[in-house]
Amino acid sequence: MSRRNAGGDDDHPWWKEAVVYQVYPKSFNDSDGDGIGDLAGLARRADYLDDLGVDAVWLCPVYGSPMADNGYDISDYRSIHPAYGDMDDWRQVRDVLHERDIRLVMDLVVNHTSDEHEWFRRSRREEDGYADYYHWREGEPDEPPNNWESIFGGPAWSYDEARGEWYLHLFDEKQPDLNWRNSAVREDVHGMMQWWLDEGVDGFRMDVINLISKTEGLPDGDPDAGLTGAEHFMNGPRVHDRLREMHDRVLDDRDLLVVGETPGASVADAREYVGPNGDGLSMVFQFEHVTVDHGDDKWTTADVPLAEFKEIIAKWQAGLADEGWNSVYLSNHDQPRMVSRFGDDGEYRRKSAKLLGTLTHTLQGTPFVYQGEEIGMTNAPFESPDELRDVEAKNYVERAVEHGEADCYEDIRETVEATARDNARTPMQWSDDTHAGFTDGEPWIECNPNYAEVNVERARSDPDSVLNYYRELIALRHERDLLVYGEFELLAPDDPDVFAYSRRLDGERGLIVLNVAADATSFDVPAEVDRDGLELVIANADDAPATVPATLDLDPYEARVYLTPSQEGGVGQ
Ligand code: TEU
Repeated sequence: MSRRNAGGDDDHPWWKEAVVYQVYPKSFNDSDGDGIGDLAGLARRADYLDDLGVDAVWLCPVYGSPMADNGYDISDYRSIHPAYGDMDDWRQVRDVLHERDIRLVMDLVVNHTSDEHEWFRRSRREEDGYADYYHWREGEPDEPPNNWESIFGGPAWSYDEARGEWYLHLFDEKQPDLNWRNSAVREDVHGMMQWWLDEGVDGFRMDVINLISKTEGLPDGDPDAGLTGAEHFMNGPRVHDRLREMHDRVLDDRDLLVVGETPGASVADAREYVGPNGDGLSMVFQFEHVTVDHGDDKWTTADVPLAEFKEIIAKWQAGLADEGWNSVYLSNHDQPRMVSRFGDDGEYRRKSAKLLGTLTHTLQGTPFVYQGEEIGMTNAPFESPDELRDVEAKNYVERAVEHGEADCYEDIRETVEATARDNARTPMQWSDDTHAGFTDGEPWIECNPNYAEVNVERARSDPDSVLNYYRELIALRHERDLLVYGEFELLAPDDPDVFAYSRRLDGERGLIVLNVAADATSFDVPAEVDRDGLELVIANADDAPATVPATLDLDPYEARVYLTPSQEGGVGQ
């Protein structure tokens, strides 16, 4: 058996050895037929997660919310949205996971709240103590205080008639940014985190945590530098002070997984966030490898040579190898499905999904599996804009038509289908029953029509499925410290098709070879690799040789992992 959550000392915390599974609750499993996934539905799938072998669940927001951004707009941090259940249902989830030795990490969204949060209502009325909870500015109703752009498009300011002032929102207008200069805000946030810790959570995933500090005075941004204003709010001036304070007051001396979502962070920034000599975060979600195919913005995409992608991965692997730690992910609820984006969701769907899983489970760092990834779920068709649910995608379509970039939806449909966050949010495909076994009612967003073929039930009974391959990958990861801690070295950096690298830990060695292309190829093992003693431990092709030849003949999307035998005395110590 695998040794789940085996870590334990300072150098080997459990979260380095863990595989984390991300649950987007609205789309995971509906227990009551209202078409919206819920906590009771999640609890019923605990055995599924146990069987997959994951060590922790990161649960996207389930708090009180008007759902302008599917729960990333929180109106009450200490309650559960009724569509998801109540605190008892939440405790039930916690308990069924803990009984299976699976930890529970909660989403912490504190860059902004909902405009329906009590704090904002009070702030809008300028009640005692609350007037400065958000970023308010005076000004004429037709002239925003600065030129910052919202990440969801349009200006980052809205005029509030009630207060007669502007307020800042880096995301939707229903997501006003909290003012972290105000110590009362910080104390409220710390108190809320403490409350959840007392409820037994095992960590936090901190939403856009590197946006919480803004340049004093909120000056105009450079209009020619990508997202206007970003230099004044990404990795802002006091962000490290804020995180250190949070660490000292709330997080210190606890055995928690704390992962900060940090769009726009460089390796150097990440090194300041992560580790004992940084702000104490366990790891960050870096964005460089998932924005590499963006053009001017995420809606213009560019083809990316594999060599460039490899270079980015290698840079992050090296950059956080000594002090710090990497998260490893290719998909989440904000990204299109990874097999459609980095693999091939047609002929080679299963093969390329396995290849990408091999990549995420054999890099140094903590792998994050996004729901459905483990069965090779793909992007979905969105035939009309009415099928879109995400505020970001809807804004984009509206603005593109309004500004004349497109005459109609058809003109931009391809872009939307390749890029929209809705791709990740179609319901989890459990079976070939109506609505993929996700709900007995009408799902809040249409199922991907391929659910008859791509579903958990079918994958379970097929030994060759992506699901069973993921189970093997996760078990292997638990068995071999080499895969968790081993030093990473990129091989053949210029090879346009093959992503190959070695791992090394004490006397153990590994060689991973991935043909990231729809054509067969051959790969000459570089001279620096000692092929002696390497044995095949997992591959996505039946006929892969058991030892490493001088030249590997690789099928399209073939993935192989060769390791020297474990020196720890076998599996499952
Ligand atoms: O996302 C932050 C973020 O900057 C991006 O992921 C962004 O939403 C997307 O890539 C734009 O294309 C976080 C959450 O993960 C996301 O779901 C929320 O909408 C957002 O913050 C606001 O809370």
